[in-house]
Order: sequence, then structure tokens, then C-alpha cells
Amino acid sequence: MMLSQVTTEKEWMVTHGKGWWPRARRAPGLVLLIVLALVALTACGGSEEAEAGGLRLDEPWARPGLASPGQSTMSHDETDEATDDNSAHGGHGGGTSAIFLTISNPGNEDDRLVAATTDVAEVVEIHRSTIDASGVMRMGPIDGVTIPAGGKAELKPGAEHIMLIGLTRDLEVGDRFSATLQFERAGEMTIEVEVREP
Ligand SMILES: [Cu+2]
Repeated sequence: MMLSQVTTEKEWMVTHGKGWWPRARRAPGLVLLIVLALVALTACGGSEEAEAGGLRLDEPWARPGLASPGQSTMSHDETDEATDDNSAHGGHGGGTSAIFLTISNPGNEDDRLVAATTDVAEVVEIHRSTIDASGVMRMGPIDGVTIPAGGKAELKPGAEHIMLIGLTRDLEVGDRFSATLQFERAGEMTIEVEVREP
């Protein structure tokens, strides 16, 4: 269409007569309807699970734990950390827990969980549990968990998990707390974690 032919509204009116006005009035209403429909679709489309940057975080949960377990309530000496050999998280007064969840990545690029924070623990680390040659379960920090493009990462007992060290409050079954996960591509995502028995 030769837009240059329509130089002014007046000229358009002259060439198209009365028909121009109803059409012009209808158009803004139509645009508004489309916008409203898109807003409604967006609002209904979101699941209950956190979703951002293309990632989907499903069913975050954590083990129960106590802020001051047993006899170790006085071991606040940070130098204990040097001797912490994956089997005991000494050096912190609070107990431990771990967050588990499934992270799905429907996108075309791998993403990577690189860190996490929560105010219910003094230290948060990404861990992997493995069973050594003698059948003993061990765990230790890893630098991240890859969520492959078109795939998922399952953080679950006996595998990768988000370790909570030095609980600042008791985590009892039914409690909820928030945690923020840091992804290389998706950035920060905050989740609500429910405390339950494994
Ligand atoms: Cu751990």
C-alpha cells in the first residue's frame, strides 16, 4: 500500500468519507481488548511454582533440623572449619538441613545453579553426596549444578542438594522459609521451601 498517498487525516476523510470515523473509534477499543486478553493469559499461565529465565523450580522442600542440636551448642569456634572433612559440619552452633528440588530447563541453553542464600542458615553450600568404595555415604561442596538445555536437575537425598549449615532457627515439619537461588543465566530466583520428612 502506498502510505504516501495518505498525507493528512483530512485527505483520508475526503477520500474515505464517513467510514473513517467508526473505524478509528473501534481500533483503540480492539487494541485494549487484545492487551487485556494478553494480561489475562499471562496471569492464568503461571504455575504455582517459581518460574523465571525459562527455568522451572518444582517442589522445594527441606529436612527438619534444630538450631541448637545436642551437645554441640557451644562449638562456635570458626577454626573448627579447617578440620571439617565432609562428614561433620563443625564450627557452627546450629544444626544442619538441606534443600531439595527439581529444576527444569525448557530453554535452548544450559544453565547452572551456582549459589544459594537463606536467612535460616549461617552458611549455604551446594553439595553432592556420593557413596565411596566402602559403601559409606559422603558429601562435599561442589561449585555448581548444571541444568541441561531441555533437561532437568534433580536435587534429592543421596545426590546434589543445597546444604544448610548452622541453622539460625529450628526447622520443623510444616514450616516454610524462603531461599534465593543464583543461576548463571536466569539470575536470582526466590523459592518458598516447605519443611517435611524425607
Ligand atoms: Cu551436604
